[in-house]
Amino acid sequence: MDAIASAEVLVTCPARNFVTLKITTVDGVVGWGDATLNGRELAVASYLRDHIAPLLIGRDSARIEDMWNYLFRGVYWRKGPITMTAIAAVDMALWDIKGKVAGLPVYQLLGGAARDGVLVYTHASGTDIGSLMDDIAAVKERGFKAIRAQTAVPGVEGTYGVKHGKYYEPASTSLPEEQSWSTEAYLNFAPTYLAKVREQFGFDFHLLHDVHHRLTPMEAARFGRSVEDVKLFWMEDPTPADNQESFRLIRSHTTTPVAVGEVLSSIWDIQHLVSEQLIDYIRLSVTHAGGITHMKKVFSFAELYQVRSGSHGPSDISPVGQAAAIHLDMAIPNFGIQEYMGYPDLVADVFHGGPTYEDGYLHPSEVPGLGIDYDEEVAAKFEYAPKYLPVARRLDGSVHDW
Ligand code: CS2
Ligand code: MG
Repeated sequence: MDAIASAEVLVTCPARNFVTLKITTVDGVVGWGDATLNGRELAVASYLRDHIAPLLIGRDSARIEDMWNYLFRGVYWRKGPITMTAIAAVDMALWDIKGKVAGLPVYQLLGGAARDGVLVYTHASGTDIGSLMDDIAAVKERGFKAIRAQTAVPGVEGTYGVKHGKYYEPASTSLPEEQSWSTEAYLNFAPTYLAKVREQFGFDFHLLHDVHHRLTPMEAARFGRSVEDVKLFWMEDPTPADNQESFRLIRSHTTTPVAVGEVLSSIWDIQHLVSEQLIDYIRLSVTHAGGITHMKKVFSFAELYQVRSGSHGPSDISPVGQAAAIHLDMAIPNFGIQEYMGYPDLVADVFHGGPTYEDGYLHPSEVPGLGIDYDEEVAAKFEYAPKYLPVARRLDGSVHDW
């Protein structure tokens, strides 16, 4: 047996914060795991460093399923994003190690390639309709076959998803920025600009839109119906999914496909959404939902109900977590699409390797394991800086879901 010799938690901030777990075995094999939870990074770092790392030493690095159960069932306090992100980091690092020991990229260990490449969508946005159109044209130029479109709603300074510069980075201030929100203005405006996108660019690419939990079920039903002619690939997170049952109402009013899951972290959080076919795409991420081991189960469960994957892949999941997602995407039969935002340039100084992009698709690295190397020396130069996600307030000053 190749036992775990050490487990270190590394925090770096090359333009944005990333938490990475480094597991080293007695034989000297190193595995990397992503433990980044945007705006709550140090909570996961502490959970790993203070509560999990001491338990790992001396355990068999090859027993991934056993380790998952030991960390999930063995702590009494289960689930939740902090716990599931910490478990995910251990899980990814152990898959990385298993791949390196076997001399195979992780997707081969998961059953091999079920497709030739991973279809990705990226983001286009604008501060107004004109700049959205320019951004879509630029994104199409780069070969993307699927594009998420978001535009600032006039008079709503806190519209989700509008880039300032090359990437959209909502967690940028050292205390949460408070932004205003008007559901009425959004509902009046969003369907009109999505229709204009189709008018200008036609239907030969997938068009996605993220509602980002901002609507009630009935508002979401109305929105879904009002964009049916636009033929969205999906409307994402139309309403918060705390009450899974509420999606039945949306479903009964519109044929616009629904994607949910980026803030959820376990198979039980999506059990009814999937088994009652209330959604079409499941968007949990490997990084926030227990790693490859748990996500493989989530996708197999979803397969029974013709629900496909659409994994969350923003720049606040590290390249290690992204690589893990791409290996899984390659191997599952019910893959749908993968989010791919890209990273600020500095990130490549710390994380080397990973999937390659070509003509709308990502291809996993063929290097054994997950295929990412973490440069500890460079990473140490970028110190953690508190960065919070914004808070939304309605025009009357009350707090709204961001
Ligand atoms: C998102 C994210 O990628 C997405 O679809 O909704 O931008 C999300 O807001 C961030 O990951 C929050 O950390
Ligand atoms: Mg989203």
